[in-house]
Amino acid sequence: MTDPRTPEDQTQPSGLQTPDGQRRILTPGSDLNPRREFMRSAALFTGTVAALGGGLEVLTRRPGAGSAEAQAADPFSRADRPLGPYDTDEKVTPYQQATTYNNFYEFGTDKSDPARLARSLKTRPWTVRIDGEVRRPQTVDIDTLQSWFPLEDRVYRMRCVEGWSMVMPWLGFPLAGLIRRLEPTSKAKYVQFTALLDPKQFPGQRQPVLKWPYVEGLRLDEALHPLSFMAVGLHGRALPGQNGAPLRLVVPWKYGFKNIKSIVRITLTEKQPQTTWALAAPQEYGFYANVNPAVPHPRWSQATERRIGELGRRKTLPFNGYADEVASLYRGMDLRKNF
Ligand SMILES: Nc1nc2c(c(=O)[nH]1)N[C@H]1C(S)=C(S)[C@@H](COP(=O)(O)O)O[C@H]1N2
Ligand SMILES: [Mo]
Repeated sequence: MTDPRTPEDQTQPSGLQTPDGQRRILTPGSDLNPRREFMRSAALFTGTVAALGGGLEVLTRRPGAGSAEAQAADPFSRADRPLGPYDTDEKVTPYQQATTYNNFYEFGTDKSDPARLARSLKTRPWTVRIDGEVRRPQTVDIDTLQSWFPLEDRVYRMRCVEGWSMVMPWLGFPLAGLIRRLEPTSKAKYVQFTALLDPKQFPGQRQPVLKWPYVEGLRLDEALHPLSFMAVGLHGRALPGQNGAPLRLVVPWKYGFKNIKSIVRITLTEKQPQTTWALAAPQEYGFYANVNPAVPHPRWSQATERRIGELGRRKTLPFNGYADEVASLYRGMDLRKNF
């Protein structure tokens, strides 16, 4: 297949890659601080849930999804099913590219590291600790957690802060359903997510490239928005390790780094939680990280993006094209300050 990197990516000097896609040259002695339709029929859901829960790679296929051959080549396509209100009808990024061009610094800072090294990620058994401002703190097995909700498909744009984008067909469930089930206390104002800390499995965690474990967060109203999604699958299959198995966050109106992978803990908090990239470079990455073509990154414009698999660049849309759905969450806020 063709090299998915842009010419600009390829001409970057070598060095540590930040989530902004620029490579920084580290000098000796530097402190390394770089630094569609909604739900399917109940019957289909059952099949999907069972398949995922059993750890099978290929999930139940949808009816009317085209020839078996086409499916084998790329099991998820636009024509697969009627689109739901939150789905984009843009061309889906092929599985091959979505699973070989990744940011997952626990595996390393090159786009090709995660696909190469994620094979060893052990995603069963896997538990998720739920704590903080909730009525019932608990540790729940991933298969149990998954069984609480019917799986839904969502075809979302994803825009990395580095200036590239993809269209991802996720499988999962809305975050709002999970949060409601946990019964937040009246003090809960934010949700913090923590990724797995395990330097044995994550070679990248043996380097202080970032402060480990990777953490992210949302305001509670953002987390309750119907677009906010917990993904457990991609392209009709269980989520591959490199894309954040077994559980990752998807908030499509924000830059990609908010979409924390391989989550082991969800904590409801009263105060705004720390987030990994804002800790690493607070002048460059904020807590909100809403996609905003009008606010450049300190080192490059955010006005355009390269859609992986396409030539040239396209315009970046406010809130990544989800302004109608989410702009009201930020009414009255200065989005230049709250970047
Ligand atoms: N735990 C963890 N989650 C992470 C990252 C990471 O390094 N570690 N990188 C983020 C960044 S910068 C992006 S763009 C997306 C990439 O998701 P994808 O590989 O599924 O496209 O994951 C995000 N989630
Ligand atoms: Mo990113």
